[in-house]
Amino acid sequence: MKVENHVSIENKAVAKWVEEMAELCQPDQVVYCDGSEKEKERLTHQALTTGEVELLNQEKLPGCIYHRSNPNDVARTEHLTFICTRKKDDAGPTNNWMDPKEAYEKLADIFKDSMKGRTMYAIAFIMGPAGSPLSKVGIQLTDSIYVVLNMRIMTRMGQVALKQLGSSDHFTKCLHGKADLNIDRRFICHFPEDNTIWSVGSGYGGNALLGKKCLALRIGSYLGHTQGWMAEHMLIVGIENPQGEIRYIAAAFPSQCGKTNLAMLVPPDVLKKKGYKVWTVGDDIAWLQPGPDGRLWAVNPEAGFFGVAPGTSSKSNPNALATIQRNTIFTNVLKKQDGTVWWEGMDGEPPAEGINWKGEHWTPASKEKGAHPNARFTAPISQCPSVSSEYDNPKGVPISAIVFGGRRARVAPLVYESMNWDHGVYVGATMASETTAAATGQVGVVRRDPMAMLPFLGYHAGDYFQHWFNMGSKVKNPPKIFHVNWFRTDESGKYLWPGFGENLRVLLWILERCEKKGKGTQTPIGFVPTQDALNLEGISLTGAQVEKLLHVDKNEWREELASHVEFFKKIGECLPKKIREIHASLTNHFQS
Ligand code: O2Y
Ligand code: MN
Repeated sequence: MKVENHVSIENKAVAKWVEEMAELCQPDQVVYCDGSEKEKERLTHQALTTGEVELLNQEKLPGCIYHRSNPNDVARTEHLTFICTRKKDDAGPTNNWMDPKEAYEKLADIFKDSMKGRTMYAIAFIMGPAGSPLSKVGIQLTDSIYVVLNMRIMTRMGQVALKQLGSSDHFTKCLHGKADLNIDRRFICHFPEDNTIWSVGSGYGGNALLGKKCLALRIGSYLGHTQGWMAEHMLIVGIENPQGEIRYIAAAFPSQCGKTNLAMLVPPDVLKKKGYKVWTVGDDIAWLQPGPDGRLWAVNPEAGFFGVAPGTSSKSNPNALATIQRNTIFTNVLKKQDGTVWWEGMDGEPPAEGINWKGEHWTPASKEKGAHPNARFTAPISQCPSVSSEYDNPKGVPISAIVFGGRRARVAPLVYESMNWDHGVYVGATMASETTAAATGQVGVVRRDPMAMLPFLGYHAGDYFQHWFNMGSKVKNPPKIFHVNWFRTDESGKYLWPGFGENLRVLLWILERCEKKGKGTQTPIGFVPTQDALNLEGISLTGAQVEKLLHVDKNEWREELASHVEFFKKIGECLPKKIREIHASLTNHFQS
């Protein structure tokens, strides 16, 4: 077996592990990646030759390439994702569990000889800013150039990561192989006790870019629990006021709630003119740790966006559109005749024809969509017009507020502030969203997704809630915790709140509350803005509409609280006592 070193491998633990995995997978050669521009060009050229990627129009989209994945491999596969802890109970009731010995054996059978005739790429990568005490190093082995090119955008990869690792053996061992892309032989297994991830049979997204959901959330949440920090499914934004002061918010939303759009929010004209600005630190994941100043500090472990393309337009997210004009990998979108790209929900008329995500000729009359609903762009965060100057700061940014959100037609007001940290944890633990047709085909079914972490927890959900409570006691000045709902509707089903850039008005109230300035009315679920507390300058909302947006309906909340109990039953005995106490107290508030 040939080994090509584009970097010098002095770390014995890395070299030994790579050798062992190569022995198992039997690639023709092992190539250690250095993360350089030259390497990117060489790999892109190779992938163009095999058809793994296609070149897009280099005049209109310089540095951009296109990838079509296997039609059976277009999204994360939660039912094939496992937490493999020695004790089943440690994975908890919300995860699929497999015994580690069984999992290693099962996957080794699939990995065995699976890279014959292929190259195994060894990618050293950092999740988090280089040199940050919060960052973690991983080594991913993969037989997919597409994965290498994505990891190059999504992480700090190559020489920089090996330098950070030095001679340490503290790295996450990430083995990835496409094998035969057979869904019956597809497994994404996490071994938190071994700091190891094995993923086989998929070449797509969250299943294959192992730094993202697998390391930064599942393994990360486990490490955070044992080491006293938090790995959360949260965007991070900085809000600058006209005085030039910037305050940071971390926010968790289930899918279909406009999380990426909020991370790159463009202020409405009236607020822009006053001098408000929004800065993007991260769009998906936050690692949070108590700082020496008694505040909670956050870094974005990622270096790029792996965003959903359909629905991205100059109305929903102009900053994302600007970000993806160069050096971007487009996956499963529609390729136009002129070598540019299109997806449903983009501005303007659909193209007259193109090649759809399955590689078939497409016209607007086609039954199939042009782009897969989960089609993606992978782009460097550094290209985002709203990128924060702090995104690469090893210290991270101090968090003033944590925001949980969901899509609810009724029940949840536009915004409310929890009564204290512990109540905020309860709000996050019970957050929920109503399904949309795009996500499930069923509309309006309420799904609980605690802290938007349900598919990403590396350990027991009950222990995770307790960890949140414990972190509150460890941080002297913890962020205030809020809940938002952009999706409340009137009797005719029309959205009451205009959303998009206007959401900044809600974030401003949140930050005012953090500075003990914003006006709030106490309700049984926490504080909602007084009728006149939100800055509504330049939008036409009647007093009655504002009242509806902020209303806390007793009967709806009694039902809501009763349904929390159903969810608690699923968590079982490990549910912290504090959750039950807060539930009892809230229920009590609604007795009268
Ligand atoms: O479908 C996938 O493989 C990717 S899922 C994803 C990608 C980027 C950000 N968030 C998510 C998610 O599912 O939360
Ligand atoms: Mn996500």
